[in-house]
Amino acid sequence: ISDGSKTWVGSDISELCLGKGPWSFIVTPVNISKYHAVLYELPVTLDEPPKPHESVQPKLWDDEHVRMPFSEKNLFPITENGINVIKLRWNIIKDTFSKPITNGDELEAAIRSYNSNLPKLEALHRFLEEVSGEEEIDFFFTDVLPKIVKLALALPELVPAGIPLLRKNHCRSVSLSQAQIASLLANAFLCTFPWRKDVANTFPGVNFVRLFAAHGRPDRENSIMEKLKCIVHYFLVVAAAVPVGVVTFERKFIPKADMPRWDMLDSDLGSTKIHVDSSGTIEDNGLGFLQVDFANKNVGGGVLGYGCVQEEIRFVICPELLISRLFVEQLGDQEAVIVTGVERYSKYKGYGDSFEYDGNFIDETPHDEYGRRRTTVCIIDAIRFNKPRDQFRPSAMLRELNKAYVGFSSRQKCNLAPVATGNWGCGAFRGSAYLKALLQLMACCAAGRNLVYYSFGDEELRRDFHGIYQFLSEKGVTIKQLWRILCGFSPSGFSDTSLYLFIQQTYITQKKEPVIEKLVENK
Ligand code: AR6
Repeated sequence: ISDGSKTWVGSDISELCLGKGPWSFIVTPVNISKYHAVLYELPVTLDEPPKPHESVQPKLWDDEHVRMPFSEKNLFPITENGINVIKLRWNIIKDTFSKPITNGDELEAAIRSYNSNLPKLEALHRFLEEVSGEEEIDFFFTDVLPKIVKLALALPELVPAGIPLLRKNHCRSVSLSQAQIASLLANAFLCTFPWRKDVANTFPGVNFVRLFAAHGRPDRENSIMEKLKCIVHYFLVVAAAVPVGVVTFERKFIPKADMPRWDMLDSDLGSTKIHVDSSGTIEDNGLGFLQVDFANKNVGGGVLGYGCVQEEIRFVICPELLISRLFVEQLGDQEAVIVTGVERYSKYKGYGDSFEYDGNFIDETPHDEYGRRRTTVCIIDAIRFNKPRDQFRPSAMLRELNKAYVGFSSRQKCNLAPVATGNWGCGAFRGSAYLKALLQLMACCAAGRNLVYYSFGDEELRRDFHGIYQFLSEKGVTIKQLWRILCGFSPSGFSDTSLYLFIQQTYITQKKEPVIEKLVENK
């Protein structure tokens, strides 16, 4: 809406920030423990990149850690002068990149020299040969690629201790410096992480092979090129001036027994303040808030493939998020990942097939006392619904409520940032925004956070969601009352507005229920 008219309803953003601005909310601390691996030396000064943490017992090649490309256990068979020999893969990588690489064929041959069974890297060629102009290609091979190689080869010095895997059903955190992440991502770009059978099915994987090899979907080719532009831009920026901050990746798991009993929660939904805006995006406007990533259980979803919707776009404009794919195992139903401190490097325009890299983004987000940008991303994956009616099954609603609650809840109890979210699970995953908005409101209320909702241009949703919220607040409806009403909704002939009408009618006809309950109790 460009005529300057107001695009939002509900509470003013400054009211949600308690008049103190967006940078005043509490952050989770960085405390080294057996549950939190901090891979750099404390304290972080922000004058220069923090020193890497060394370890007397580096963990470079076991089941519970990332297998590092430079481990001496990383061996690769090659044929030299007709004889089969086993070599240290890191030595092959160093050798390969000690010679200048001047074109796409040489780059592909280099990547092949330490990888077996690679598909042809069609998209990489297209990027280097068709999409870029002559000057840009020259710049890539003389400037960008040598910088990526340098960053990659610095890995043994930058991450000498190894990285623990964040496994399913365990609460664990890893903090890395942005410099360490840059080196890890440079390795991902050069596809140096060894393939491992034991985790191949349950970890998303970070080597860029799939993106480089993407081929055969002309409708998606453009967005792949644009994603590559974002990534290359990231490397240029971090190579020119290594960022000095740090990033925390926290895996959260709540066992079923510790989840809220939604049918028993007495909190008034009206105690949660909401701000609903039909314009703006989570990443542009949700500064300082808990920003929801509409995720896939494999974090990053199709970012290294054909995907180009909310999650994938977020991952390429903030590429530090990508490194989570190296050590975050597929998410279970009661799990979420919170990432604190990522920086944004690219502007973009368009969405999906029309997505375009739109130049450098200067991120002015301040740092917290631990050296992280005050940007927090809440990675939660919704269920994909093939049949719309399935989402109203109590088991499905319960799963989504619990998932949102894991993402939104915090051990700290006051001064929590509002959740900045929107149509979670309602694009590629085909859920109803009318239902998801309510479930997210309930999860916010249970977690003690306010809600900022970007409806992505949908003015009807903005009006209707705010309308039902006003109804719920005025009547003092509690979480448990709404939960019970939702469980009684019959989705046959479902339309978005019929859900909200049903809630209002059911509440009004049942409003004597508390009295009846009291009578029963007193008997
Ligand atoms: N800010 C606010 N709202 C947005 C934004 C944004 N930046 N971008 C999109 N929307 P979708 P899902 C709105 O389809 O359904 C990925 O592949 C817009 O209305 O990305 O949860 C993941 O990896 C859009 O239609 O999320 C998963 O595999 C809606 O949010 C899968 O998609 C939903 O965005 C998740 O699909």
